[in-house]
Amino acid sequence: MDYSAQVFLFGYATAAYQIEGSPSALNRTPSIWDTFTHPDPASGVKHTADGLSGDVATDSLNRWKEDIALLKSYGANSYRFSVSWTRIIDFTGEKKGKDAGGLDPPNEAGIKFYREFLEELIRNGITPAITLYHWDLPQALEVRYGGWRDKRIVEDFAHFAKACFNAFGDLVKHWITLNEPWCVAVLGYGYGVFAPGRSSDRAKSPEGNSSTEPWIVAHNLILSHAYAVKYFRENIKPVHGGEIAVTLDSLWCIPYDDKPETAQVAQRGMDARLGWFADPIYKGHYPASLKAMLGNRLPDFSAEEIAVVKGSSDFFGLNTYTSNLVQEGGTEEFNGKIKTTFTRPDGTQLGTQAQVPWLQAYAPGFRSLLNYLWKTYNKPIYVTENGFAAKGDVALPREEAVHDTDRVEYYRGYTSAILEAIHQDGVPVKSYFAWSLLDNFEWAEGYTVRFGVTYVDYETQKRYPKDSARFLKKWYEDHRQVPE
Ligand code: GBH
Repeated sequence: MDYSAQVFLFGYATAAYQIEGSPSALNRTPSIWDTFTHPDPASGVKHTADGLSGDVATDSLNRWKEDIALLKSYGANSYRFSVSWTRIIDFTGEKKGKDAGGLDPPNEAGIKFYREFLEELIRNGITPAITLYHWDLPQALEVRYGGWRDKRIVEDFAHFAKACFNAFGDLVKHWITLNEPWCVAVLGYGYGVFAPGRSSDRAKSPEGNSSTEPWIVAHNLILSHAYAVKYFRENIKPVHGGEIAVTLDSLWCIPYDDKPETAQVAQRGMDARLGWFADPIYKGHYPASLKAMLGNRLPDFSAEEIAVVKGSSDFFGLNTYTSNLVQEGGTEEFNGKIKTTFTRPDGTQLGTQAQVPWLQAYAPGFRSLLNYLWKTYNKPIYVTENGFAAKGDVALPREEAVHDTDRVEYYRGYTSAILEAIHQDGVPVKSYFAWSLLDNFEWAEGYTVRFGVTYVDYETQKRYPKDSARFLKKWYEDHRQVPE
């Protein structure tokens, strides 16, 4: 198959809660992130580093035309963004819907907003890619039955997905069901650092069970994705065309030393971080190493369910930021009990350290990961996120922060790796979305970490291009004939 015939998508990614602000505009009701970022003040609890929330963020619900103009000025031919579930579905009549035993109605005001947004993108020659779920579960569903912990979520997610497909299917040809289900399950229900903040650790959360809930939540996420895709393929694709997949996040696990057993440890790490979701979706079963580790804590799919799950992605949606050196000796089930480090046996570091502890720049790992995915899952790859937060830049004045050398070097390495994977290794990579268009609300880090190629002055909401935006614009101009 000649993948090169299709247009390579180059652009930026964002997520609704990280940029939109205006939490009650257009009839929107709270998501679990609104709840999580507004704990009872009397409790003294703070769930974000600076105590702030996405209430304002980059004010993109109001500044969306400016954001699109910025994308255009950066030479992007595509934009990946997520829609806010509670702007698409109307939960204001929560009680009514429940009593009727039915599903909640569409929120026409929100749908109208996103349609205008899509039309403006298309007018500017920017191909939209929509993420349905980037972590903002309706609080109403959390309250109603425990959200992702309950199987009823599968029907509600499919209902939300249908509303989007039907409202935007004529304009959108690239769909992503879920963003990084590993993070939803592990950070939300294992470590309790993301909404809804559940964990066995009673210092962090009054309730939760880290040894069971993440696996149940993940199972329901996979089913939700799969049934949404089933609807899309049966009802939307025949009329409007388009492609759909899940987006998984993965780091690349590099064996710490050359002992043969360490290579197996690295595989176990890949199974837990990625195979947990990728194996059911692309191969039709959970990884054997996961089953061996968890026994009956890992839920089973019925024959009917797995038939829907298997093959439920048209492409491989990949978010990747870093690599880890791994060896035996870890205790953490969510990583496959691998021990991870950035420090090589000789004491040197794998790469340049970012502001966040989990991220170092290591482009060769990106190339290896792309090869691994192509070999293992045999689907064209859409890189849906990749980016860097330069260490210390949050403390810099704007005039200095816009000269983001570490981020430029990161992108230089990672964009070269993508070209090597395509041209030297023959891996079909079909998009590159950098994370992120703007500095924005960085979840548990609040506004203390900046991932944007655009500096946002949060006092004035003014946007200032960083050097990295110029670098990527030029990279794409220089190479656009190549991927195409
Ligand atoms: C992306 O995930 C998100 O999709 C995006 O919304 C976010 O803004 C961006 O990252 C930057 O952070 O708790 O120490 O085990 C990136 C993948 C995987 C990175 C989980 C953080 C948690 C590390 N993420 N990881 S830890």
